Amino acid sequence: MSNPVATHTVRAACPHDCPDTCALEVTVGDDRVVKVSGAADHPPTAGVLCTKVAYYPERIHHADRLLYPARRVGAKGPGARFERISWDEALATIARRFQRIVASDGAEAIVPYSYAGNSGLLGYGSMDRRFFHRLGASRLDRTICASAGALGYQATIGASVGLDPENVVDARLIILWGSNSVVSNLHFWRLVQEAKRRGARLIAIDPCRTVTADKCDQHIALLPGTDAALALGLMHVLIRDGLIDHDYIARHTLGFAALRERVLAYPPARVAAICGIDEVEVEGLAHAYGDTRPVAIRVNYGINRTAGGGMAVRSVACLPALVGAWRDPAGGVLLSTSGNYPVATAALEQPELMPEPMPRIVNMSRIGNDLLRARPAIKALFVYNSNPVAVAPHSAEVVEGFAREDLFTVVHDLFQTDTADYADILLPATSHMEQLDVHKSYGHLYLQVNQPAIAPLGEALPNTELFRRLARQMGFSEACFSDSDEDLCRQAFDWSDPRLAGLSWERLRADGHARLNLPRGAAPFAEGGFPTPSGKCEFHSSLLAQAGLDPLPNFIAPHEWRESELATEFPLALITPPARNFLNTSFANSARFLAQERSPALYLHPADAAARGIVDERRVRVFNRRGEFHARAVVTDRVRPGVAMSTSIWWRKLSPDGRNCNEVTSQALTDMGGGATFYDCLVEVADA
Ligand SMILES: Nc1nc2c(c(=O)[nH]1)N[C@H]1C(S)=C(S)[C@@H](COP(=O)(O)OP(=O)(O)OC[C@H]3O[C@@H](n4cnc5c(=O)[nH]c(N)nc54)[C@H](O)[C@@H]3O)O[C@H]1N2
Ligand SMILES: Nc1nc2c(c(=O)[nH]1)N[C@H]1C(S)=C(S)[C@@H](COP(=O)(O)OP(=O)(O)OC[C@H]3O[C@@H](n4cnc5c(=O)[nH]c(N)nc54)[C@H](O)[C@@H]3O)O[C@H]1N2
Ligand code: SF4
Ligand SMILES: [Mo]
Repeated sequence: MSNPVATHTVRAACPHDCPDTCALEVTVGDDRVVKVSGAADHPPTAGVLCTKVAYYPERIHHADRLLYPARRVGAKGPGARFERISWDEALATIARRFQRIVASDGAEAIVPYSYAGNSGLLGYGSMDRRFFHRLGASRLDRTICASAGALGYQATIGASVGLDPENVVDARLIILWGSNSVVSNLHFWRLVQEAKRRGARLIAIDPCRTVTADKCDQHIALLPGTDAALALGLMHVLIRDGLIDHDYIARHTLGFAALRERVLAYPPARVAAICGIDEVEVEGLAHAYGDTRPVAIRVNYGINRTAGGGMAVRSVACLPALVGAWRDPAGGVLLSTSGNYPVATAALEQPELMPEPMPRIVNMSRIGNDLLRARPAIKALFVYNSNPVAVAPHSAEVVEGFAREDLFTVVHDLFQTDTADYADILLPATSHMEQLDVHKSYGHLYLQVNQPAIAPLGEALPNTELFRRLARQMGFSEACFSDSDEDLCRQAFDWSDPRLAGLSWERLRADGHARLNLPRGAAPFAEGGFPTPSGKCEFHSSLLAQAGLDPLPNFIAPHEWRESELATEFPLALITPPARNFLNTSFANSARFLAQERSPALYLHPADAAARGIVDERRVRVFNRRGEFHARAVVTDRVRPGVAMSTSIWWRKLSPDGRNCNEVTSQALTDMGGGATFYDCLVEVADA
């Protein structure tokens, strides 16, 4: 009989790009992660994890984890082979190439490419930013997910703040607007269910009858990219029928007269035609919204991925002020809670290390185009926390760009992703279970510490240590490159901010997590005080006016609109939202989760399928002028007519045809924030 292995428990935080930012309890035995569970004493997590992270030991100790630095020995691309090298050699090679590029082309020819594969404040952006600033590399505009919505919201409300999610249990009506909460915001859904038990009515606004919409009392299946029109139509009816809060409007909003004028152009009949829904749905929703208190809107990034994504979020964000919903603690709107945290971004990133004039900005959502056409040309790319070959739009250009023989590419990841196949130097990253970090959240109001649970596997390094060593190799001697991870955690927040009253790094480290010092059960804008320039909810936005944009909410049709000429050739609007068992491309290399998701699927309405002779389970090609990918047809009325849906994001090399849905998505940008327009994509579908 063998002795049972002694175990202990470590407190961690889920590092994935997910609003829930769960508190984890990691059971360790024999320096292996044996179990991961949700912390019971962290209110948002409440002891529950999503399936993906409940099986986390499989990811941490996966046989495919990268353990050593390596150099590519064969051709770039799928099937690429690598041979092990030492860290010394890897760092020396990178530094030599970077120095050569700086001398011949200037430092701007080097571009960092990262997103939120690790969402910890250290892992997301700290030592890496210092390194690239000091180098004088191009700056990266991180637009691939939320920049349009964030700006639209900021123009209206002032910052990423609003309804405290914990208050939503007391709402009488909750609108889930472009939010598949059961899949991508599970812990918010738990609160919604509690509200439902207490008698709340739930309405989903989504082109698809998702698992979330299934559980709502009503589902409005509008066409993708038409949310601003719907919101303007609701405002039209609310104002026309006197369902508005005149006192709140007079005291706490800006530009009501201009708004009233604007929404006259959006009567329910026109709005219904734009959105592809029934006039009574517009009237009914407006009356439900105007007649119910408290009324909450959970709007999510699903509505910010089309041409007018910024305006869509902005239009929705105008609604609560119009009816005075902010008067109630359980009323208002929630997009992201991230603006509540006093993060000391400048201390973490040290922008003063940048040369003057400041280096150019490269938009990550157009990396394919930029690798092929940016001038001065991009000569080196350093990828970490992201898998652009699979996740960036318009794969044909992305792949052609990454395949350039004269491009020097470094990739730092836990796995050999589609992007890693194009690396010249491939570096092993630790998982968060092997490193220290500190976290904010964009779906709740708690700070958390992530303690390392086990030693780094193989020779893997955290992002911080990688860039610390690379800085030394480059001869960067500034003191900030010697800061330890613990120093960085201490620098990450402005501890003197009243929202952190009573907290310090030491206290947080000891307790594991803490709620921001914001009053519980409060209505943040009951008495106005919006963090906008005017202090009011801005129906008329001075920020947008200054930027030369329409200062009032408006409907901007998708770039690829069904009433355009393009639609005669490609009549279906394709959306590609997240799969339940993947997190972007993370987990999409796990046998367990691949088995759950089976194979890339294309959901089509029976009428659209019949018109093309497509039957259930048949292999189809989904195509437009940019490219095509193959999928298994799922014929179902879960998608509305005119819309096709394919869950994402599959690894290309693990898909039957070696491609994924980003073959067809476009690099066109949103109205605000230079955001990606993944859900603004016309296609045609045929048997493969
Ligand atoms: N399981 C899982 N969870 C995740 C992720 C994941 O990949 N898997 N990804 C994480 C990340 S990075 C993010 S940004 C969030 C994303 O999660 P959300 O912010 O919720 O956004 P999406 O999932 O893109 O879209 C949500 C819903 O909007 C619908 N939708 C699409 N287009 C439109 C539209 O034009 N109007 C309206 N009203 N609805 C529309 C989609 O059908 C989908 O059901 O989730 C995070 N959580
Ligand atoms: N068609 C379509 N495309 C989309 C979307 C969509 O809805 N449809 N969603 C978009 C959205 S919202 C987003 S946010 C992006 C997400 O796109 P990405 O940010 O690329 O997200 P992931 O695919 O999860 O890739 C993150 C990578 O970082 C690695 N990683 C994790 N932790 C660390 C670490 O500590 N260090 C290093 N060096 N690496 C680490 C992971 O192993 C993984 O390979 O995709 C976008 N692309
Ligand atoms: S992915 Fe989201 S729901 Fe799952 S454990 Fe992480 S934070 Fe929680
Ligand atoms: Mo995202």
